[in-house]
Amino acid sequence: MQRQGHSGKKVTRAYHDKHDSDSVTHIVAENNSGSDVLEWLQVQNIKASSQLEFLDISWLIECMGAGKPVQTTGKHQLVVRRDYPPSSNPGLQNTLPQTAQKLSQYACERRTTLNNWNHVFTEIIEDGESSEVKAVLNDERYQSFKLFTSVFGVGLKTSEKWFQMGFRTLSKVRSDKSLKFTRMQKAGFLYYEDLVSSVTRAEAEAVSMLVKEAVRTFLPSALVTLTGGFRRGKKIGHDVDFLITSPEVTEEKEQQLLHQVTNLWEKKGLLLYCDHVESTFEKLKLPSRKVDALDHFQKCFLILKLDHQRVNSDQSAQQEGKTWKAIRVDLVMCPYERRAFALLGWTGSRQFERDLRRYATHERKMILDNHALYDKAKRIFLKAESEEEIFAHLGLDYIEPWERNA
Ligand code: DCT
Ligand code: MG
Repeated sequence: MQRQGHSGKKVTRAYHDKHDSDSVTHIVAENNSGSDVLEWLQVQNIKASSQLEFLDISWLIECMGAGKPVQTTGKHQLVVRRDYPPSSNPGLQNTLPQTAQKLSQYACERRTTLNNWNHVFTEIIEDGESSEVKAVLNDERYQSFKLFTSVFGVGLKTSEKWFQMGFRTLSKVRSDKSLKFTRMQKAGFLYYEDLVSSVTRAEAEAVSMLVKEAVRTFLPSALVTLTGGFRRGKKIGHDVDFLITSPEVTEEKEQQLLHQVTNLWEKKGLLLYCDHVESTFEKLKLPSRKVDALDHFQKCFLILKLDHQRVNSDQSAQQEGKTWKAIRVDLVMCPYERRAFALLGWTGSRQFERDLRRYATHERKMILDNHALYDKAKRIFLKAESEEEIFAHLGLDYIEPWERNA
């Protein structure tokens, strides 16, 4: 806002290009109060929706540092003077937000589709409007971490180690004889190019066919559901996630299924990497209080060899001479009566899930995780056959999967 000649104009353009100014959710300003921002919107003749959050640039910087949007808190919110708007503009009162906090702090009380206008901020960044953001993006450590963690099997700990050892490029890491790599990291390097190029929806559909075919060979009654970002309507993803369940199946048969499926793919030469995690699920265990807790279902993390011929797409992502692409796939198997909780948990987004759990804990005195919902006051587990029932137990309006892109 201070540099109205630049960022100010861009925000205006975003509003004017798309008449639907309601879909703008955040405005970021530097060295300005909320009242300044409102005044500027008024001068530009822009109606501010009640959903709009006015935030300080420090929020955007934290987001860039974290590599994802971080929760907004009071320290980020710009203050709008109580006496605003000035009495000379009474007509303005109806169109302006009462306070910056009107937007719920919980993503599960908001409908976040993929249609957002945050790219305005990226413009800002590309034009060098904020030197602080630029500094974070150019930071050597940040760049190295981003690069190293792009390898399947490399987390923050390994990245830190490699950075401290002086590595800055993947080719140097890869060719270093003194480093020991895990089986996962070896696969990560071997299929690096394929794995960093996003999975398209057409590829996800093709994988879905592959999974359904294989699962039904062994368990015809099984239900296979595409979860994760693709269920939320995303056009691309870093992997393809599935939830598998079946009514009337013995525990033994349930336990065997994922192994049978991966053995079949192994025989067909489609299995490039496979890591099975056995179930540690216990029926009477209370849900976890941690917002980021891992679940206890049986699952496998895979890299599959997807034949280009199976992909129904106009775009030929084919590299010369290569007839297939390595794709990351997660399969999760859950007991039939837990399917609604597992589906809700595995649909994401991660931010949405975190807020849902925080909401359950702080607003409802309940505990929610990927397996169950527990009412602490009544000391009972609340059953659910569908996601709608879980939202109803929590006293929340139902949020569709494509509105969970927080
Ligand atoms: N999830 C979970 N427990 C895990 C891993 C993931 O509950 N151990 C949930 C959180 C989001 C969802 O499953 C899917 O996870 P990702 O595949 O990591 O995210 P995504 O939203 O599908 O995004 P991407 O497009 O990057 O795959
Ligand atoms: Mg995913």
